Amino acid sequence: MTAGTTWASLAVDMTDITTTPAWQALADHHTTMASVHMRDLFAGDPERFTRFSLTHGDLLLDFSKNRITAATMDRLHDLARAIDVKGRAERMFRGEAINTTENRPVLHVALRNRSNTPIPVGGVDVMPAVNAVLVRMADFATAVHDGRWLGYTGHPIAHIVNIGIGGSDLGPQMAVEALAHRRHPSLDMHFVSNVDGSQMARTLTGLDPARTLFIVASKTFTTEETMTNAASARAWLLAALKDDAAVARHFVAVSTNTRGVNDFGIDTANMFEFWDWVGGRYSLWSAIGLSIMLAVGPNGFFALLDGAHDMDRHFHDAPIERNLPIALALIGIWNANFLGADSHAVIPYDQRLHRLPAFLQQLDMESNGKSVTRDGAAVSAHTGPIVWGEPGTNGQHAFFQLLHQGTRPVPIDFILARESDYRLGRHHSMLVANCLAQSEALMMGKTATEARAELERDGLAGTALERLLPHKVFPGNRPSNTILIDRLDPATLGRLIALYEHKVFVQGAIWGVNSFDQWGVELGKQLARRILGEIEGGPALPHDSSTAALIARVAARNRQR
Ligand code: G6Q
Repeated sequence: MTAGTTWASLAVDMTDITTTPAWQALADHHTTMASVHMRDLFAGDPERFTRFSLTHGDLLLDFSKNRITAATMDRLHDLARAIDVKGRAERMFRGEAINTTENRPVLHVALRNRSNTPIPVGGVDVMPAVNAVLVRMADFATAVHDGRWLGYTGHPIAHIVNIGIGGSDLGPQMAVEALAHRRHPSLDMHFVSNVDGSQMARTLTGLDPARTLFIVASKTFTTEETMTNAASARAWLLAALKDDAAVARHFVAVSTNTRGVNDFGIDTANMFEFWDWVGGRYSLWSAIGLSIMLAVGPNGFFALLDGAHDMDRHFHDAPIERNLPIALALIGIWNANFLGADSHAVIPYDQRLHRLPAFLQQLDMESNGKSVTRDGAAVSAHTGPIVWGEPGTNGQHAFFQLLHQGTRPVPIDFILARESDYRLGRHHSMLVANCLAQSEALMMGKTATEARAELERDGLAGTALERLLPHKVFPGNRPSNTILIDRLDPATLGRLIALYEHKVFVQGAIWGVNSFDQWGVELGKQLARRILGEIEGGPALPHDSSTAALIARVAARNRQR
């Protein structure tokens, strides 16, 4: 038992959620909802949108286009109460070691705790350290912007290359892209994550070493991809600037591992610290967000934190029935566990959010892609769904066919800004119209009667009509949420990301899993280390016949080169 864990909370931990009366009530309720069509629900209730939408600030969550009734929501709220969702959130906010397999608190909320209320970890308030790093980051970003931070040969910095992977890449990259319209005019931003040398090689092509700053972003500072990329970047820099002393002007590190940073050759004066209670996929709010701050300036970054803090307060304070992250989580549980959806699409109608699906994929799938509960028992219900997506309208011309007429139900989150930051003819009206049309079409569908009338209007009749008719029918009744914001600014982006973080927290709490570890990524890493030697000419090791043959073929063809 970790500090602060009570026997009562442990008892809740050990309850199989599917055996609770709240879950059973939902299972029973599902039978009455199985044949309900949302068309009829909308037709029967003019207040449906009002009943099933929530707002917080400029953010509106419309979940009315789901196969739910007031009775469904009542039962879902009971489920949230049954797992004491508020108590669990409180334990996170208080800094209890809720990441039990790593015995750590989970305190990304402290990184954006703009009200600065003390949050003790091991008896020490973390806020002074959090604020001190923010001040150092802001000083550094301002110096780069002002041209006070110069490269080794006296040139101002023009190119920023963030080297990191997973949580040290996806969040910052997503946010930098999302806020592209706010980017500092004298900097271009690059992200290198893959150990595939093509990414580093292509990124460096065209960059001027004398004006390039690398941020090596790694919580552990041992991640092989990042260390390999950082070493190649250093070699590229030194090949041009020809003095080891140049590293200090062109490399900064973001890490929890001072010794690792030092060993790599980065002056620890150029290191921005964070802490083991920040999970990788929850780290964009920490110094891992340095690239974001460089891109949008300290005030932009602080606004991002303000927005996230605002959502934290909402999640903490708002009652279960009026709580956006809880609503989003419960709708997801209903769709996945009771209506049988096994994937979840995130479709931002905003090209700047093109990395949001990838970011949320990690957030959700790494957090809740688990098969055992916190106490190690096998789960008895499906946990995290497969999360995927692409921006609209592009997706409409690619995979939306399956969403409308395929056999698998895919719940969707549509994300849309009412206003554009780019005034370009009718583009934005068209974007908005398409987004709203898709959720309407998915919900309403088109009946055979309607399709027949349309075909007749087009002059078709007889066999030709009958042959085409089944292809023209849309079943509808396909669930979606719409998240509507006013504009994509830093604060709203902060609110949006925090909304999803807390959604994932609530779902993990319901499924009873630890949303904050990721042991599932280890096995592949171990085996890769073993195979690397063989690929590079070392002795063959025992493998299954498939892996052995693949290694042998690579090695043999390498020898022929
Ligand atoms: C995220 C994961 C993982 C991590 C990367 C990079 O929650 O822990 O994606 O962020 O493996 O790790 P480092 O930052 O330690 O290099």
